[in-house]
Formats: sequence, structure tokens, C-alpha cells
Amino acid sequence: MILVTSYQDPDLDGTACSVAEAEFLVRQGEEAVAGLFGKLHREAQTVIRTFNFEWPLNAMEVIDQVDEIVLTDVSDLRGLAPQIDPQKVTVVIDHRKEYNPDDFPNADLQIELVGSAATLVTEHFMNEGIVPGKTAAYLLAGAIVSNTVNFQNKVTTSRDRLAYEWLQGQVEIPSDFVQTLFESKSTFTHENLFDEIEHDAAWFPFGQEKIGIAQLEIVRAQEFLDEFGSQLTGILEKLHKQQKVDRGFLSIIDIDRGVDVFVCPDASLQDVLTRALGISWKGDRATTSGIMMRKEIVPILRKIFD
Ligand SMILES: [Mn+2]
Repeated sequence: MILVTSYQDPDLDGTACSVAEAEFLVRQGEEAVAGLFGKLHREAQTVIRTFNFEWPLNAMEVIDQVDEIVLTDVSDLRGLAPQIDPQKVTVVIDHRKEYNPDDFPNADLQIELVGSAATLVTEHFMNEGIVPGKTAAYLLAGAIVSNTVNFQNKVTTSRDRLAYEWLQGQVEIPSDFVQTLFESKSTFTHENLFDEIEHDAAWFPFGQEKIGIAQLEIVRAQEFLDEFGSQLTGILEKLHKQQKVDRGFLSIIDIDRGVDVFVCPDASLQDVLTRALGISWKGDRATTSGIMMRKEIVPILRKIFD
């Protein structure tokens, strides 16, 4: 049996790709199942709840019966569930620049720099002329809109637009679909703030150092900063201690204004970010001139550190 999965605690892209690629394989006569490790990102949870879809299988229930693994929206070992045997990985479908081809010695890699891994999976259906079921189609459409920040960010390609349009032509997608998606990521409480930031936090090795980059993609970012701004430094400190990260920052993607607001308490890292992106700081905050996703920021930072 083939398990189609993603990294632990997958976001909407990883969830969508796993569910849809498993369906694609089954429709082609393979014995495949989508199974996910950990807790789904709340955006993925919201789409599933809003449209009353079936919850994807917990991968732990099937991992013992799996001969082959297809990885989606991930191409390195970091973040994978420890139960995944890299030797069993036969296919890797991802859209990130940073990966190590040696991590999965038996895998065919499809790594293409489009906005969303869901675009690559959608293209599998398009190329074979197979119409995905409603669940897969909605998840794929949601993932494309989410990853490209509604086709606004720089990683967006014409392939993402084409894939989304194709899905729209196959299944009826409600008119408030996009708004529902972004609203679902933008509601915080004082109780869940740390967990939500932690959930979207990643770190990257730069030489001997580990730099943390937490990311939120939200509407009404100014309201968020007014309500929670004073807590963010403390949250970052706690997070960095927990992740054994040397220093880091939070990038708040402001979907309404089409910019990022960085929160960075560390002055030396502020300097690095200024050199990398030409931004200027007011206290521990700076605003970019357009939306920059974490996966775009990392390679630029790398040039400064190297
Ligand atoms: Mn992705």
C-alpha cells in the first residue's frame, strides 16, 4: 500500500496534496491512502469543518502496513514524523527551493517552484483529464489561494492561476470561499496566541546559528497588532528558548495591505534584515514593501550570512 502524506502537523497545502494525490493514485488503479501525522493546521481544519468533509486518516493507524510513501509539500527530513522511513519514500512532490536530494535515495523528485504544491497535484489531474472529487477539489483550490495569498505574493505563477481556474471549472466553488479561508486564520485569543504562533514557526540553520522565523498570514493585521502587539516579544523569547533558536523574528503577512510586518526584538538580526531587504525599523517593527513569504526570505538571508 502507498501512503500519501506530508510533514507533521500539516497545513492546508500538505493536507490538500495528500488527500488529492491519494485520490489521483487510486483513480489510476493504485492501492493508496492519504494519512497525516499530528494535528492539522487550523486553516485545514476550518476548510474540512466548513464544508463538512471527511477527516483524513491518522497516518499512525496505517503506517505499519505501508510499503511505499509519497511525500507532498515537503522535501526534507526536518519536520517529518519519525515513523517515516526515508528509504520507503518513492515520490516527493514539493515547491521549495531548499531541499537535500540525498534525504530520500529511492525517490523520484518533482520539485517545481510554483506558489503551491497543490498546483502540482492539480496538474496531475489536469494532465490525465481526471476530475477530482469535491473534497479534493476544494482542498486543492483552498491551498492554492492560501499559499499564493489570493494570487498576491511573489511566488505566485501563471500555473497556480491556471490550476485554480481549472478547478473552478470542474466544481462549483462558493463566492465567499476565499474570505472564509482567510478569516479562519485571523482569529486569535490571548489563550491560543502562543500555540498559534508556535504552530507556524520554523527555524533554519545559517552557518553555526539557528534563526527562527515565525509566520502568520492574517486579515485585519493592525487590529491584531493593537490587541496583541505588546505580548509578541515575550512570546518570541519563549518560543526561541523552547526551539533552542539563537534569535529570530515574527513575520505577520498583512493580507489586506499586501505587506509583511516584521517583529524582531534582536538588534543584530534587525541589521541583517535591513541589509537583506532594505527595510527600516521603528522600535522592533518594520514593514516590507510587498508580501514576502518565509520561503522567499530564507534564500535572501542566506546570501547575507554566507
Ligand atoms: Mn506548501
